[in-house]
Amino acid sequence: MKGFVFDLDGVLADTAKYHYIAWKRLADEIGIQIDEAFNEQLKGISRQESLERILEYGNKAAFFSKQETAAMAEKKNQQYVELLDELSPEDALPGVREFLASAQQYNIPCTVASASKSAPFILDKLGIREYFAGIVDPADLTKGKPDPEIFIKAAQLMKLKPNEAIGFEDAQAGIDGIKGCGMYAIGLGTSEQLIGADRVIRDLSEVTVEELICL
Ligand code: GL1
Ligand code: MG
Repeated sequence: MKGFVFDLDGVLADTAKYHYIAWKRLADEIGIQIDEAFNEQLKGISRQESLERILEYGNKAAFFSKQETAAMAEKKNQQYVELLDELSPEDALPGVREFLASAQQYNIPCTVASASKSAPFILDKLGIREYFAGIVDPADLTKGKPDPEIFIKAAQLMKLKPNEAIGFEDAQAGIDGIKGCGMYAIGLGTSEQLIGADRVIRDLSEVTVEELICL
C-alpha cells in the first residue's frame, strides 16, 4: 500500500454531527421530520443531492422551484458554517494527527476525498492541511459517492492505482465507492452500518501506518 485516501466529515473531523444539525433545522422549517437513521443515507452525499433526498423523503420535491431549493441549500450551508465557527485543532478525531504525522515520516502520501465544499476550510481550521498531497475538488466530479470517481481521482493525485491505496470512510456510500474501484476500504463505525468494508475500526487511533503499508 502506497497511499491513503480520507473522507473528511466523520473520519478526520467530528463535523458530520454539524451537517445533521443544519439539515434537521432546515427540514423542520419545511415541515419534514428527519432522524438519525434517515441521516445515514445523507452521509457522503453532496449538498444538492442531500436536499433532494430530504424533499423526496417528505414528499415535497414537487413543491419547490429550482431557485427555492438553491436558496434552501445556501441557507443550510450558512447554518453549517456558523456551527463551524468554534472548530479548532482539538476537533480532529482521535488518532488523526498522529496517523498523518506518521504517514508523513514514512513518505506515504495522503489525499482527501470529500463531497464537502468546505473541506479545505476545515483542514485549515484543524491545522492539518499541510499533511495532504491533494484534495479532490468536488466541483470536478460528474458523479458523487457511491460512484467510485472521487476515489479514483484521489489515487490519481498521488499517481497511484486505486488498488495501491487504502480508503477511510464513515458512510456506506463511501465504502461502496472505495470498493467500486478495487481500493482497500477501512470503515469508521460499526460493521452493521458499513457493509463490504475490508476492516472496521472505531477511529484512527486503532491503526498504525506501519501495519497498513504491509497489507
Ligand atoms: C456536503 C453536504 C453534507 C455532507 C458532505 C459530505 O457538504 O451538504 O451534508 O454530506 O457533503 O460529507 P457541503 O455542504 O459542505 O458541501
Ligand atoms: Mg463522512
